[in-house]
Amino acid sequence: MCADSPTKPLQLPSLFDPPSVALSVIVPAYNETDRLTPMLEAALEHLTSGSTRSYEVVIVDDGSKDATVALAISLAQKHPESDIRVVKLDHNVGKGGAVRHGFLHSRGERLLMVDADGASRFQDVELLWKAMDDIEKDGRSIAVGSRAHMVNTEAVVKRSAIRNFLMHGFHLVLRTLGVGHIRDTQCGFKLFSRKAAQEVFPTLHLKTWVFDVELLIKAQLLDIPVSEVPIAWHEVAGSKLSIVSDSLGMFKDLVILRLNYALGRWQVTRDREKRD
Ligand SMILES: Nc1nc2c(ncn2[C@@H]2O[C@H](COP(=O)(O)OP(=O)(O)O)[C@@H](O)[C@H]2O)c(=O)[nH]1
Ligand SMILES: *[C@@H]1O[C@H](CO)[C@@H](O)[C@H](O)[C@H]1NC(C)=O
Repeated sequence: MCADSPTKPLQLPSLFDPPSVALSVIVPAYNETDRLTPMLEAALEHLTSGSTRSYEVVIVDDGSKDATVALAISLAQKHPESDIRVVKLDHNVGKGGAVRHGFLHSRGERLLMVDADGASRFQDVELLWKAMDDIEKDGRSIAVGSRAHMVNTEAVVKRSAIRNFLMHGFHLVLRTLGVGHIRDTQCGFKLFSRKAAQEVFPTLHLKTWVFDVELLIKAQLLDIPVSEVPIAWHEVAGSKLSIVSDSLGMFKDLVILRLNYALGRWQVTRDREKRD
């Protein structure tokens, strides 16, 4: 859907088309009526006045039960100067599925995923951009935002002990998966070159929170250069993660991930078969 005719669906572009804007900003959104507006306003502020590159914003509604879609469309109408698109998934598929859908149908030379909660500072996209310039090879690169530098700061210490304990447990498992060198896999702020996105997103299996880990494992196996970049970040109320049940789910997904790659059932190839 787009702003001039919100009821008329647009044809979805493909990640395998040539790029037509410099940056795609992909925002997965599930029940985000409270947090989306400030996040989007801050992003647009930077995109319109802090940078001159062309861009699009793709809000992927993940089957929200609240008025997220209506809000996203009204924000698009409020900003006709910006190319804001709203994609509505009929059912809730999970963050990984929503992000993947957005990436498969975006037009940017580079593609940024960013959470709807506004926890990261949008201008920091420039830090990721610069880091990618430094490592890019044959058009392939990924820069991931990282909160690892904040581990001993107030923002993190204030989080509950159980959350921090689980974070350490999670990291231990990541080491066995071969991505222990990435200190913060879960940060919702990651930038991909189009070529890197073409290689890692179509064959992404996990639709849940652990999709970030799968992306990084793929990048590692495909020798895509990855840079981890410290970014500003602050906890925003309203997280919909349930510590106990989501942690169990994450652990289960990590095991699934580990086994499927170990058994060769999931493989990283550069094939383009599995497209939406
Ligand atoms: N909780 C949740 N978030 C989803 C889902 N699909 C997409 N998202 C988005 O994923 C992002 C991160 O979610 P959030 O609850 O803020 O998790 P946290 O910030 O990591 O604690 C937000 O932009 C959500 O709107 C889903 O099924 N559940
Ligand atoms: C999403 O919103 C619906 C309706 O308000 C609610 O029933 C559901 O629990 C919410 N889901 C989450 C994860 O917050």
